[in-house]
Amino acid sequence: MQKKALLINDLSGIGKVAMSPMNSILNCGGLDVSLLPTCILSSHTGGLKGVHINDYSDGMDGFLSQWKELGIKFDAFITGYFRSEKQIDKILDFKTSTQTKETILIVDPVMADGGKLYSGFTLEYVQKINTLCNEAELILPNFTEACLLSGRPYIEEAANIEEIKELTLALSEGLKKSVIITGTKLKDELIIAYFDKKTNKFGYQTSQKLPYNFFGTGDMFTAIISTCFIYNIDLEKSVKLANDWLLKCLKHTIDIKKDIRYGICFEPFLKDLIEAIEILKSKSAR
Ligand code: PXL
Repeated sequence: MQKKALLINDLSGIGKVAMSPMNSILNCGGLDVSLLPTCILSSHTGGLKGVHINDYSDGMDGFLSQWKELGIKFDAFITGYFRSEKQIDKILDFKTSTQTKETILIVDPVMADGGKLYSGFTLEYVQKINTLCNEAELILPNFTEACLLSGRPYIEEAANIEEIKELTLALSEGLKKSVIITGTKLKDELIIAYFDKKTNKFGYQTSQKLPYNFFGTGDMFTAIISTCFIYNIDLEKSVKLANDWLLKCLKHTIDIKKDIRYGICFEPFLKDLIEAIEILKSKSAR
C-alpha cells in the first residue's frame, strides 16, 4: 500500500536545497508526500546575496489545524530545519494527536556543522531537538550534531572510526533506534556510519570527497535514506544507494560546468533512482 509521508523543512525558491529536491526524491520512492514549510526563502543562504526570508510559523498553525479538521494521518514524519523550539512543539503535538503505533519519525537534527551551532540556535534549541530525537525511529545527525546530542564537546572532525562507532551506539539509546552519522571527515574520505535497529548491526561506508561545496547534498541523502527506511530496506543497502547515486549527480554537475550555487543537477538521474529503489523494495517486502 502507498505510504503517506509528511516532509517538514524549509522551502527555498532557488538553489534546490531542503524541501524542493527532497520532495522529488520521496516521490521517486512512490510515497504520497505532503509538505509543511517551516520557513520560506527566495534562495538558500549559501553565498547568494539579498535572500528574502519568511518565518512560516503562523502558516504552520493554519496547515495543521486544517489537517486536524480533515482527520489527516501520516505513516511517516520526516523533519529537517526548524526556526524555533515552538515549531518543534507544534509537530510533537500534531504527531501525538494523530499517530498510530506504526507511525515513523525520521529526524535530521539540522542545527550545527563544522564544530559550530548555526546562527540563531541556542543550547535550549539543542535540548528541544534532543526531545524530538528521543521520539524518532531514525536520526541522521552530522558529526557536530551527534556530539551535541550526546552532550560531548562539539568538534569538527572525528579522530578515528572507533570514536564514530562509540558515538553512533551512544545515540542509539541502548540500541533502541537507528542512527546514521553522515559525512564525517576522516583523513581525505567521508565516512557514513550507522547503527541499524532492524539488523542490530553497526557499519560504515566511505565516500569520495569532491573538492566543491555543494548545497543540498545532505538533504537529498536524507530523502533517499528516509524513502528506503519507510519501506523497511536495510541501512547498509540504503546508504550504498544514496552514496552511489549522489556521487553520480555531483560528478555530472561538475562535468556540465554548472554554477553550483544554483543546485545539483540530479534530474537526469531520477529514472535510475526510481529503478534502484524499486529493486530494493521488491527484495525487502515484509
Ligand atoms: O541544507 C542546505 C540548506 C537548506 N536550507 C537553506 C540553506 C541551506 C544551505 O545553505 O541555506 C535555507
